[in-house]
Amino acid sequence: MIHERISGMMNKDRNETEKEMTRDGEISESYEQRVHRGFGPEGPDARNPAVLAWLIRRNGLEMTHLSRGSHIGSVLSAAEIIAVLYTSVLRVDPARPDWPERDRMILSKGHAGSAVYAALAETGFFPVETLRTHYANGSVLSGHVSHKGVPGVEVSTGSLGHGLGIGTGMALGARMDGADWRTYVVLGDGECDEGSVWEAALQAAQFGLDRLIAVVDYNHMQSLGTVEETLRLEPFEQKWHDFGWNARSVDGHSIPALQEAFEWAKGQAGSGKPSVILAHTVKGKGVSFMENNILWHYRTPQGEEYEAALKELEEQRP
Ligand SMILES: Cc1ncc(C[n+]2csc(CCOP(=O)(O)OP(=O)(O)O)c2C)c(N)n1
Repeated sequence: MIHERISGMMNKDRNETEKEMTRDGEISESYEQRVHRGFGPEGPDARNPAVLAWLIRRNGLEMTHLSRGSHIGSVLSAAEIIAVLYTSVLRVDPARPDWPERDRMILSKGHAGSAVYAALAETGFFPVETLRTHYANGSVLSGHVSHKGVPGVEVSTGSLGHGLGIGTGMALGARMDGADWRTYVVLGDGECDEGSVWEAALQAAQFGLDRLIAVVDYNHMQSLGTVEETLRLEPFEQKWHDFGWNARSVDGHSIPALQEAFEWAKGQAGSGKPSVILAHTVKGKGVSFMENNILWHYRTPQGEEYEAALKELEEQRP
């Protein structure tokens, strides 16, 4: 009974959202046409990291708008990290999402799931049109990232603090099997306030898992305040060194810097230590009024705010 009532409410929201989409006479436009508008008949080249980063932002805004969802600031923050992973780093094949030799990628900050959903759709794991169902009743694309029915997602996350432990287990399993694939884990900095992250960090170092690579989206913000005022992490890089990891810091919005840092981390295989990249980012990056504004952790982009964000992103269209 309660489920039926909630489901009715959700459908009502969705219907209202769809109606809203028609306000500019855009009813005939598919989700894909709307996001890919202006790219020409060949479509955008999502193998280009700058293009994919933009597509993550654009899809993230659209998905969050349509679903009346949250976490757009977290998606915008991680756009280059996720784009570089899926274009330049991960050994994955969209035609064979279960390929045993694939690298494993875990989005531990699972609330930014729309960034990974967008990257997977745009690189061919599933149709881009599916993204419009994000957060809707019956969709496989749940609000926090889920592996159930979604090709390319290794594990469901969203309860913070678990991704690094899971990644440690996967990396240990790979080594026991004599496999050469790597495990990548994307963490939030606020997430690193969780004790379980440090338990996993100790364990990965103890096992010498040098094919495990973590990257922290270091935007200095969490859901309701800054990391510094909530539970500070500095000296953050030093802490990782002290926990037995290779660690370095980079500009998390610079594609060449990220590519170089991932190459460095891959090159640590044989060092006997796991590696972490602290990627310095700005929460809300790409939409001026969302940047460093804690409101946009939970706030949903609608009305004039959605239009203004859309305008800014459209001006950045590659
Ligand atoms: C175990 C747990 N506690 C609390 C939350 C609620 N929550 C969702 S996102 C978030 C803040 C995350 O901040 P950060 O890791 O810095 O990621 P960002 O969104 O800034 O990229 C919190 C506390 C959660 N998802 N899981």
